[in-house]
Amino acid sequence: MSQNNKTLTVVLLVVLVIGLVYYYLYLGQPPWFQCPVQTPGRPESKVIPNEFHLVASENLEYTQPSIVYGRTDVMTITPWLAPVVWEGTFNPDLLDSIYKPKNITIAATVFAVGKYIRFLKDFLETAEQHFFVDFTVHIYVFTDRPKEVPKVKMAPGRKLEVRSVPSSKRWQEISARRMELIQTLIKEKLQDHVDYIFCLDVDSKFHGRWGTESLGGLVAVVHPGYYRDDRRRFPYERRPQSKAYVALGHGDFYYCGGAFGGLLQEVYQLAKTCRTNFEEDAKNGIEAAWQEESHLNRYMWINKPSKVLSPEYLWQDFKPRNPEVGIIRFSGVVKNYADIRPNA
Ligand code: UD2
Repeated sequence: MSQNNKTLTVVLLVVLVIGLVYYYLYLGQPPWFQCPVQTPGRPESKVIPNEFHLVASENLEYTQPSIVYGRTDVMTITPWLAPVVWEGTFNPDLLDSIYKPKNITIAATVFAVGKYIRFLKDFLETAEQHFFVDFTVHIYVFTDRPKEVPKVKMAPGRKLEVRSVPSSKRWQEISARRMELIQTLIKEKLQDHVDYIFCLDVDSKFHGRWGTESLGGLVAVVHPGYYRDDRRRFPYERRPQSKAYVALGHGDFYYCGGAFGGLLQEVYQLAKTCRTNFEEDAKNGIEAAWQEESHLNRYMWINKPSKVLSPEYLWQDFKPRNPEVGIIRFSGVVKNYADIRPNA
């Protein structure tokens, strides 16, 4: 190699090293150095940076919000400053116009095992009318009777996927195994293309809008049966040996096992924790009072939901509507447990 070539090589090497040092110090690591940043056990979602950035159109006209008037008959914000969603607390058009350009995809899971398949048609048909209408929605039906899944016409952008699960002789097991299956679904299938997920009971129907107002990091629904009660009367798991234990005098609200959701990675964390705790209980020969609902309540007590949905989002058909419930959006049908459950 000539002297000139040697000098040129040395100069090029020096320039390369200076370039790398500059990139590293001032611009962060060069792209080929970067490992995907991922919290262990938490799938990434493309929506995180967007979540709190709410951009509205300058052309949208809507009623002026008031800072001094609003609903005073109910709590609309929790002590940890999460909104509580009731009719009259949000503007649906404004919210839809904020979320529409984000191009989000919402997944919903529903289990229809054994005779519960009979509830699926109404669930799916009413979801078409009220659940995130005009948004991209993927519904995942878990069933042991795939051939009996009804054909329901779905609007463009909405689709249904059936996933086979084994039957079970115990309803407690069906109910409880949902967490494990939700965790696996998120990990194996949804991470790359779904932003939010809601997990819903099948023996229910939609009667009113359930849409963008329900979106949040971790979303819980207040149970319609206990929301006026003192927390000592909530049916939390009270045995300290259980991982779902909540002591008397603790807890915020009693939340439904029949409806919860949020950002994909938040629900993943919830499902994983509830599943692990449920399995640990099983190893110790204990089953929480209300299976996964008990574990969910323990989880939500420690990991506060960032949005709380009022009992409008899961009422029960047998209950007369209370005056503070402006609209029933989703409600459990009246059912004869002896007739539909595999065990008493
Ligand atoms: C409550 C909860 C439910 C769950 C359960 C405790 C509400 C409104 N409901 O409802 O979510 O926490 O207590 O275990 O909060 N399933 C089947 N096949 C079966 C049995 C159950 O598919 O044979 C599925 C189905 O999706 C059903 C869900 O599990 O909607 C919950 O079971 P449930 O409706 O019998 O429980 P329930 O009414 O006691």
